[in-house]
Amino acid sequence: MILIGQFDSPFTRRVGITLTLYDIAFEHRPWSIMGDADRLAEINPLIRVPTLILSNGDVLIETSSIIDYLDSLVTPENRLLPQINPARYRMLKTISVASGISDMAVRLFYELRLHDAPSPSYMARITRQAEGALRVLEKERAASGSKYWFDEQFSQADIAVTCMWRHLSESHPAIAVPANYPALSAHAVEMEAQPVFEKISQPFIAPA
Ligand SMILES: N[C@@H](CCC(=O)N[C@@H](CS)C(=O)NCC(=O)O)C(=O)O
Repeated sequence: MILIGQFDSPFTRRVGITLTLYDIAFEHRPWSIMGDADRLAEINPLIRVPTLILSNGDVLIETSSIIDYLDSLVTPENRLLPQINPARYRMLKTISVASGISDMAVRLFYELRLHDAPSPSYMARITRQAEGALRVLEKERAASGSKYWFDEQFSQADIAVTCMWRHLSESHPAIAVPANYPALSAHAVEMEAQPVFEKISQPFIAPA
């Protein structure tokens, strides 16, 4: 398998961490979505990462679809997402909130970087969306007394929230203020200390 994308992307990092925890060997191609756009377009016309090339040549895109496929390669007990509802849809909701914040962070970055004159109203809307979602995660985490986001079991929610927080902290430090989200940020710091988060990581580099 070949994973395309840099680990400063919260999405690519989620896939890299999942592959590593599932003990699935992969080649990593840390292509830039800007600098490597032409060769990326030949594989993924959306010019986005993560992009996963399977050994039979099939190409998977979209983090959730990629993780769904990776889950099919491991036994149900080893999967990082519960199989049964409501536990499954509750965790997927948390993951969607975290991924949504990462979407906002990426959009905000492009607005600031790629528009000659960034739109204040658009940026205000994105910031409002991100901050509202961060408050939801903070409330969820503050109400939980468990070691991991969901109970005592490390899960895909821990990966998604931690990858989101690291990327947001480095790309938009004015939004990811730890004092505003103490339970959420403390959880992310705790997760980042785990070897897999240290191994599959890269400081944020502005796409160029
Ligand atoms: N929904 C996508 C989002 C992926 C995404 O936004 N990736 C960013 C990098 S962090 C990207 O490829 N951006 C390029 C672009 O959208 O033009 C997923 O979950 O895979």
